[in-house]
Amino acid sequence: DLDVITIGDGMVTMNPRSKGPLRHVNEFERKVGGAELNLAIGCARLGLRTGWISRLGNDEFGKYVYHYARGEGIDVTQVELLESYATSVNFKEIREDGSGRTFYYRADSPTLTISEADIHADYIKRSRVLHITGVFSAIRKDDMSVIRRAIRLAKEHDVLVSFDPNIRLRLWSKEEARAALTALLPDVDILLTGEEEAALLLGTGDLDEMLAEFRKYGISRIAIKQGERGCTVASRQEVIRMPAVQVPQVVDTVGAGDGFNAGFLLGHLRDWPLERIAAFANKVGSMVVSVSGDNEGLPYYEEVEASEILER
Ligand code: KDG
Repeated sequence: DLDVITIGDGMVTMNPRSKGPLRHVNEFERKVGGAELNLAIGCARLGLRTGWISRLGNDEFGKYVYHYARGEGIDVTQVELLESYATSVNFKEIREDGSGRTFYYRADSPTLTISEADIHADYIKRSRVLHITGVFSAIRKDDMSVIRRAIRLAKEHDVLVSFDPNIRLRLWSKEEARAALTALLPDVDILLTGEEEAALLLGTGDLDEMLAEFRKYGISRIAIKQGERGCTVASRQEVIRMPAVQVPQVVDTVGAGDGFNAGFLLGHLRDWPLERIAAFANKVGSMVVSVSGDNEGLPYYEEVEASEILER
């Protein structure tokens, strides 16, 4: 009775009130972030029944993030608040063009306490999609058993495995990321990757080669996110290049990929044609970059529907 389940760290994000190098920023706005949580929020707002497996500190920030997720209608029965752990924090730096850098305080993420026994078959099999990311993989790089168990359970119960490499080079090296994440690819059904990340994983920047390589892994749905150039999506038979939606002003690009993913999963679960999925996912991503914060801009389904893109 769930559509999408994801596993990962949730955190407080400190958004700077002014642009430019963080050392000169004096004021921050406390918000919420985490790639998997953003995806969960995106899915929930689009109307998907969404679950999040996580751990937070039983501190002020943990309570805030927990209530925020619950307030979005996300199933938080698999989220625990732990004594003596600090909820992860992320400080963002935003440059004049809206691009950003992040400074993490998450080396002891409470999600490191999740063990294989915490991943319940009953929970995974309730869902239609399990979404895994490279952020959680990086946090768990010394012990990927939890991720492998979740994937194994998904496979056993015909739950689709969706995957975003979300490569964060502040969390691990390119070599570590490539080795750990390519090992997951044979089990992936839906791949939602940035173009640069795909290049890093495969060692080629050529789009056709990327698609061919990913198809060799048996991945049946591939989306390569290309930022202001839109996306390229592929099934086993089709390849569609979809230009981006023009945005009057890019305010904050963080979270756009998570929004794209949520849009893609909605379309896929509704059996839409690939072209419509690509247009919809692009639109969701474009709505995120127009608003400050990692997930505030994630739209409700009606908002996406109301915008003109679907009339193309
Ligand atoms: O995808 C958005 C995330 O990057 C942001 O919310 C923080 O999870 C995060 C990360 O590790 O970058």
